[in-house]
Amino acid sequence: MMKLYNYFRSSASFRVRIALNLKGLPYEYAVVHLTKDGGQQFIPAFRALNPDALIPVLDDDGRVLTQSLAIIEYLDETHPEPPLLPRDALERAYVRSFALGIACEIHPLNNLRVLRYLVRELGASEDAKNAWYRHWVEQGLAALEARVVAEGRAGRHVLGERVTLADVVLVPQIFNARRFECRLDHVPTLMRIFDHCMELAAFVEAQPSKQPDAEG
Ligand SMILES: N[C@@H](CCC(=O)N[C@@H](CS)C(=O)NCC(=O)O)C(=O)O
Repeated sequence: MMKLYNYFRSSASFRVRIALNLKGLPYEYAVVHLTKDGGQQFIPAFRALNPDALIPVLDDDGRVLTQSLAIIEYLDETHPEPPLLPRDALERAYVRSFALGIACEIHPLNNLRVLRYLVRELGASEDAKNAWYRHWVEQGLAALEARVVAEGRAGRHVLGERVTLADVVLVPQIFNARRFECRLDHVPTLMRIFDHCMELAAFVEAQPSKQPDAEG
């Protein structure tokens, strides 16, 4: 069975949990608590799996994979049904572009280690840290909303009526945005897609509160 090193609140892990659920793949849930013991991602045994000290990590029968989007594409290629990327090259590029708009442009700026650096090394206050967080989420999501509206390709999902990688990456980012009380009224199309995704079992079961390590 596959083993997923992850943490209930980690949105990059949440992406992989959704993909595993969509594919109907059972997995062992290995907790890497990001704050306990000074951060279990820094324990040497975990660093041996991922020198970048980031989750998720997927162990597929001894083959170790890192980076959530690479993991999801690997799952999609090894377990093609249901597909998470469209067959058409242009549509595939669109879906990847949307996903990368979150995974490259929003998420890394607000990762735990970046927020910690702002506070501990640069002396940012709690308010300044939260302002930074909200700025990049609100601006990044606004750009994605504008793109989705301009493209006119959204249905109940980012691309029409099918779940794709774009939805898989969107939903965890909205969870993070809510947790940090970001504005979301300026992205109604994305929120409509989010609400629809959260009617689907694969998304519901992958959410932080449903995980074995969930804390209140
Ligand atoms: N681009 C990476 C991001 C991974 C990542 O940032 N993971 C976070 C949790 S969502 C983490 O492990 N943070 C630990 C830290 O910042 O120390 C991916 O998509 O897998």
